[in-house]
Amino acid sequence: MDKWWQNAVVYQVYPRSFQDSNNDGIGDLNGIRQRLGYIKDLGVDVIWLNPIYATPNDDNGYDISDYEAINPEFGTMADFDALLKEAHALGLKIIMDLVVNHTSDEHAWFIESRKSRVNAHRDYYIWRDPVDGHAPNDWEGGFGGSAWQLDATTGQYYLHLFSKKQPDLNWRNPALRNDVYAMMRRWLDKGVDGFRMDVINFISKTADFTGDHRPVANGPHVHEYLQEMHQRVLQDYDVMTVGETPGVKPEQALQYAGYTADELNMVFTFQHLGVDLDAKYGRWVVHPFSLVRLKQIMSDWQVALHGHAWNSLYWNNHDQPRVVSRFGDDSAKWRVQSAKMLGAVLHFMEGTPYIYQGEELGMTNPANFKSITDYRDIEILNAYQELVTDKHELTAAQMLAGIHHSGRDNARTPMQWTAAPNAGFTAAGVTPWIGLNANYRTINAAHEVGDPDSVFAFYRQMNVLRRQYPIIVHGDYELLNPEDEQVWAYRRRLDDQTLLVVANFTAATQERPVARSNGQLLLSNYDTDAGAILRGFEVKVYLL
Ligand code: ISL
Ligand code: CA
Repeated sequence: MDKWWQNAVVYQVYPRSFQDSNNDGIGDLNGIRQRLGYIKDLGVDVIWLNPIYATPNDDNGYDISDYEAINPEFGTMADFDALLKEAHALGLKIIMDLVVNHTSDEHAWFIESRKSRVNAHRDYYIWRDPVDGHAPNDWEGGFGGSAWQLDATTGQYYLHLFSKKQPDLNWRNPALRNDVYAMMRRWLDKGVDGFRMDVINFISKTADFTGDHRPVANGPHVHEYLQEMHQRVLQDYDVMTVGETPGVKPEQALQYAGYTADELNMVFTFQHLGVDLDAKYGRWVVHPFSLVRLKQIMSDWQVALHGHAWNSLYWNNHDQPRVVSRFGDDSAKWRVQSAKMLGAVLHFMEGTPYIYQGEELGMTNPANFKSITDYRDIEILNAYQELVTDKHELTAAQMLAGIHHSGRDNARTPMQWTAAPNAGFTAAGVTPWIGLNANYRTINAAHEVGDPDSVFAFYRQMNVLRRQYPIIVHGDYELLNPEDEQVWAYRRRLDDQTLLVVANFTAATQERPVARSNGQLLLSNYDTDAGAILRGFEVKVYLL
């Protein structure tokens, strides 16, 4: 039953911001090739690449105009082949982003589809007549405005759950499904090791487009389609799949990723990342989070899935702010300790951990981004336009505070390799596509890789321990003291072994009996063990 992806740690690379090899200010495939040694040194097993396909870049590559061509900003198919080969030679697997809920409006299928109501590709997308001269319903797109766009050529609306340059594919059409499966097989035959599937639980829409104005998740046929995809494609390959599934709860995860479901290997939950968001304004108005609530959500996933399905574990990705700035403390005093603490709390749970580039360095949200012109993300720019400029619901200062706390560009500043100008991401004097976090002079890989006390060294050590102790991979999970508002303690058990993790989520010293143990201290972010006394952001992992 033990699958390779259960023992794996995944490192997510956002190619645009990882390493520029030709000094045009944009990260690229040859840049990733140059850094494979660094990724290997961290001790991970798999690289997940955000989309590298041809795209007009309305949403940084999540608007794909050709699934089988490489974005020329990132290089060529020969560069990709070389990257895959070199990664494999180092024992690193590569999984691709699969974005098949929608394409770009510049994809050949959509260019055909919009030509006429009888075009052979018309039904590759979702077209509806106007209702009383308006859009068919009141659904909103993920980046603001209606989810429907009127297309003058044929007088019908097409559905787009994201930007209007991201029309939704019609999965009811078997011809579309066949084309997607064939495309997947060609990538797998090339040797890629699996897929991260973008908003895969959105692919099935209700027949009558009812529902509230939230995009419909977990539609009526989604499991049918995923089982078909498994049967027609995935079952023939020893690969891993992870579905991005906003809105999914543990019960639904059992359907998508149950061991006997024959759909996906695991899903990304969003529940734990909802704890600091506003009911009305989402990520643009931020609230202090409740540790009790965060613990409860993540513990529910641990317990519900154990023995039935597999968890994915993540704090960060290209859509999320930096975790040390969010649930830790990114001040000079506490950044290193809190980044390590957060890493350990996550990585000692049951599931496959995902590390987002720079997380292993304790990279932070950029405090030097002071103006809306510093940002590039369509979601940020559209929300600012709507809430500040058009509707005056938030002041510029309020909105910029929200963006700084949780906008997606917090994760997209260039990787901090060195203290040199442009942090080694690109040459000095080049203007990168998005600004650097000014703290790269002190927070960078060159400082951390050789330093045994660095966040990097701590992450590497966690990867070493995972290979040594099966309990980290397979033990069950039990939350201790659920009502404790400052300390997260949990226990893992496998056969006659117990693993105890105790973490102080505050800068203040806490005293807890649970933190005293005569077990073997496997890992800690302090030099000494103070027993029941937990210093600021202290974490301890014991084996009993
Ligand atoms: O970031 C979000 C909320 O502000 C999410 O709702 C996000 O839009 C959702 O998780 C879907 O994300 C994925 O699909 C999007 C793309 O923009 C994201 O980068 C991608 O991860 C559309 O393809
Ligand atoms: Ca480049």
